[in-house]
Amino acid sequence: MSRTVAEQLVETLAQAGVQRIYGLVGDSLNPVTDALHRSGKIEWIHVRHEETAAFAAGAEAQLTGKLAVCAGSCGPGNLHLINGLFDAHRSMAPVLAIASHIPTSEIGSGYFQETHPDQLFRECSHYCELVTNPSQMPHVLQSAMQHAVSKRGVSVIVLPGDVAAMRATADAPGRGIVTGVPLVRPTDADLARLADLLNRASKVTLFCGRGCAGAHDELLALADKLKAPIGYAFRGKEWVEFDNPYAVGMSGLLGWGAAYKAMHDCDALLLLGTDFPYKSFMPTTPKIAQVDFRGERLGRRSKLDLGLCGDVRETIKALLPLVEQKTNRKFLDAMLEQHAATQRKLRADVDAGRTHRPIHPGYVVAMLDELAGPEAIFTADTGMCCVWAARQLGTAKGRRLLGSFVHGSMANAMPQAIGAQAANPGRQVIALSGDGGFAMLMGDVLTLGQHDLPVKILLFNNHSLGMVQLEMEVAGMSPFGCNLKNPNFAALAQAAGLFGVRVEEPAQVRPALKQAMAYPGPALVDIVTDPNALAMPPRATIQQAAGFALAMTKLAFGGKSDDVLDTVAANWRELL
Ligand SMILES: Cc1ncc(C[n+]2csc(CCOP(=O)(O)OP(=O)(O)O)c2C)c(N)n1
Repeated sequence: MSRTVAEQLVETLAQAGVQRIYGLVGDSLNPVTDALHRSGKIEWIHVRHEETAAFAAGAEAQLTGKLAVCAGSCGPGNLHLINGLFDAHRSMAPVLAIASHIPTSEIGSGYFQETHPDQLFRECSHYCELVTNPSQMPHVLQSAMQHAVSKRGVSVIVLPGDVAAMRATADAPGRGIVTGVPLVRPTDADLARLADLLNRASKVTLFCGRGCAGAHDELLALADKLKAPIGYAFRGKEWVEFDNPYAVGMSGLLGWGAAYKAMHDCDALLLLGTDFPYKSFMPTTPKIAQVDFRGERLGRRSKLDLGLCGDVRETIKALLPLVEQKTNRKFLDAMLEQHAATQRKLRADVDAGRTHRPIHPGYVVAMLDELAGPEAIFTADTGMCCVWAARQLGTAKGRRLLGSFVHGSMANAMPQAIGAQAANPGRQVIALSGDGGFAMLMGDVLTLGQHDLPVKILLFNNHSLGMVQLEMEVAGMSPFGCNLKNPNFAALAQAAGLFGVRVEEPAQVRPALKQAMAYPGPALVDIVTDPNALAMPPRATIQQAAGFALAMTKLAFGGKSDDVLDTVAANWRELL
């Protein structure tokens, strides 16, 4: 008996190695989920909000490097995918979204739930096609999968329910997907130019991003030859920071350490696989060279004296023999000393956190860092969680750290943890969630129980949209619309069938984390943290410090002098 288009879709995805699809059922998607159910070859991860499905698929794809799939029903169902798909696409995660659609005969009639997904998803995908005829399906599916994997990002198949239920008329290609990635390295002439630039400079700094994945040994060899400090962007942290005697921390709004100074005080700055977005943190005086395997990214964030298109690892391997060994460590040692001083300050903050009330979130993450295993996968919500993760979480080799680091969406951490755990059943998966972010997609805490996913959620319950509160304060505004009237999240978690514990005292932090980590199922630790634990960027400008002072003055004149005292007490260290 011939197959339906939906059966052909499921069979082809299974052949391509897809193990699960995250999604939520709905009329037009029914032929697909029914085919999935009958085939038994692909697991259906039933989420409560489609945005979670897209974030989860994005996380799976980022962790495995393989194609991950999500699905939503027509109109509002697949529309809910969109924010997570933007995140996956911008994170270069190979994700295929199946957006089911209204009946073909109704397209253009203003039908119930009608949208135009083929237009809606165009901006967040490399490939987005509507299937109106069964004979299209094999090549559209093949192209969609191949685009997602080869171009690294999202593909969308818009599949009307009636077409999904039709008989397949063309054979699936059956050749699977080609996952090989070419090695790209610059020309010999370009490499010689880069070597010349580096050899002429007496103080070189390397600044590294996500493109340095898998290039740890080569980076260290280059830093050793150049006696160069290594700074990194947040996306580079997990690949660069561990076991690295040249590491000087991060730059940018989350930054700490000596990276900013190292980038500004050098003669030559080499940007490696980074698309670090904040121009205001980039220096203008040193010579700047950049290596990126995506040529279109060269020079878009800073001045560019030399741009090379190539994979970071391959480029460094080819560059190393051309680079002269430097022996003068003065610049490197000065930067390392400054970095060590920042680390001492962070450690002192952690020590102070042992007794600080309300609980300092940085202290919580420092405890987490001590207790989590070497293979732990962390996900961090957009907001202040990123600050504490950047500063206090050690990304030892083997650990992974995901966030919405390019798209910057709230509510990413728990959904990403769902995908991380589903794809890595044996690994410790820990979500660092903001109270604002968590509440946004809170319904999917139920997915943890439904699918028996033993994710641990650390909820930073500061009763505030803290990051935005900080933004307002540094701009001299008094914080408006930032306060959150929260429930007892631990009690909520318990009601949802999770292990839930609430922590209000610093002495309870460690035992509660241990308890949650030892618990065999999903757990939530609701930690009431200091809403005033703000953090200034590594290079707070005079205006920012002045803005902060102005905001404090406004609060004081608004009769909130207690708040002012709390905030200043919590932050005086940052301002010094
Ligand atoms: C979907 C979305 N809405 C709004 C924002 C703007 N925004 C960025 S961080 C933030 C506050 C996050 O608050 P919370 O999750 O409580 O974390 P906190 O910063 O307090 O740790 C907001 C509103 C965003 N990035 N994404």
